[in-house]
Amino acid sequence: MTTWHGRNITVAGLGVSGISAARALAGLGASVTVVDGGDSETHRLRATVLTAEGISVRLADAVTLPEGTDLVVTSPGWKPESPLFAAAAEAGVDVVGDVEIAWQLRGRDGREPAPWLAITGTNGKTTTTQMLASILTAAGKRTAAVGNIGTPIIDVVLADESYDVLAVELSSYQLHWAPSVHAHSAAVLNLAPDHLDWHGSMEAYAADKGRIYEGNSVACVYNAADPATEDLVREADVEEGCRAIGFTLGPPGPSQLGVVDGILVDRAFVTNRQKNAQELAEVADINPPAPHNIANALAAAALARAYGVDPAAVRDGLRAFRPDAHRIEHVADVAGVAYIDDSKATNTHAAQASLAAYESIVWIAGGLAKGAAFDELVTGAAGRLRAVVLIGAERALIAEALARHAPEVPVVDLDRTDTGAMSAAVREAAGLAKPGDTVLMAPACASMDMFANYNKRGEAFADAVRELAADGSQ
Ligand code: UMA
Repeated sequence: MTTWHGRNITVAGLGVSGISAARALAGLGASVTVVDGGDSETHRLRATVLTAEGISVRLADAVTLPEGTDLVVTSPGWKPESPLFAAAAEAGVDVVGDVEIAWQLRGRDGREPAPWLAITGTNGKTTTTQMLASILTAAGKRTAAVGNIGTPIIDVVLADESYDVLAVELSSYQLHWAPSVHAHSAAVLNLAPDHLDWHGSMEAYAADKGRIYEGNSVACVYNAADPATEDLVREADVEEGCRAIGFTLGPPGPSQLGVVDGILVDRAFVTNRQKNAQELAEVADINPPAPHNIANALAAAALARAYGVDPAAVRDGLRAFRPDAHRIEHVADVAGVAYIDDSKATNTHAAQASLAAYESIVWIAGGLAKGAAFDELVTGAAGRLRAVVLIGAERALIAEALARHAPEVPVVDLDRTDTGAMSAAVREAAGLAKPGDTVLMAPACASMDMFANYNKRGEAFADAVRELAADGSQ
């Protein structure tokens, strides 16, 4: 077992995961210094709290490696080419993430470690992780939804409470820094370009996502409609006997879960899968029953079945699940026009799913593009766009794609990145929409140029829609 006592550990990042890692390692007797490039009021407040707990904090310098460091534990957001890591490499010091530390801390207290059912993918991973946790709870298991979803996994691994099994959402960043994690079973939901500015290339991004299958013991769950996910299973080095399990929106083949006449069907975890199939739930049990969400439910069901959950608990867990706000959320109908908040669509792949769900759309888009191209998205949606309203820092990239592939679609370029721009965008959209249309805020971009996060962006949209409705009723 790794000894932490007396080690000099530098934690990179004074955010959610950095604070968790620093406290855990200091609690195990390590001498911990947290470093962060920021120096905001929030950073200083956090530094005061940690310093009082005996943890050193250095703000406004994300570059210099503290003297004597023998391990760097990084937060996921730090790019691999960060100067701090170059300094660590120069000094022969390893860099790992908080998820790796969580894995190494399992079973320290002599308890049987809870297996990890892990989920990644470009889109749908938070929803799928929540669905899985809901199913496991319905099966009577002590579980928690952890990782990228917001609860640092170290906190749960070291908690006094015991867990039977964990539903773990892992981002590509976290996987990059977690070389020895071996899940019980894992799913890659889909693979589309995202975070390319962090990973450097699509190949590097896919390789980091594929890490989730390494060393799986029971099942590698892939999306039959996305062959890149199946390729990752093929490339993975797994334990003897681990199975590849597909999910599909169509009728399932052997070793797959799929859909037949509105019923979710398992042909993987049944005896004699050549002939038999097990009914799990109805499509109507899924909330909402949109195609991308049925795929999420099938992936969650596959992981739960791999863990041995019975069919009734899959159905009960799916029925009990309620989706997060800002994910294709219907805000209101105003003057015969539906207003939909899909602020969670922070990349083109997610925006494509919601643009595909409506017939005649006034699309509000724009923000931080994270290195993405918009040609494919615009080409696919062009026939359904009544008009487009653009906001945010990198809106020109979308404007250019529209000019290339949908020149006939009217575009309003708001040339604004202030928070109030959302209200102006909603008013512009209302002016362009006809009864029966949908005003869809699915920005295909991150929100941080204008808002603290996508929740705030969604709330600004919903507030603007409510203002519009109030004006209309006066
Ligand atoms: N910082 C630097 N230098 C850098 C980068 C960051 O000093 O080069 C500092 C910032 O000033 C800040 C801290 O590092 O103080 C933030 O670290 P972080 O960005 O890794 O964020 P955390 O607060 O630790 O949150 C992370 C995840 N964030 C990211 O991956 C960007 C959270 O996922 C996750 O919930 C949390 O750990 C717990 O595991 C969020 C996310 O946006 C939701 N994830 C991305 C996504 O889902 O698309 C991957």
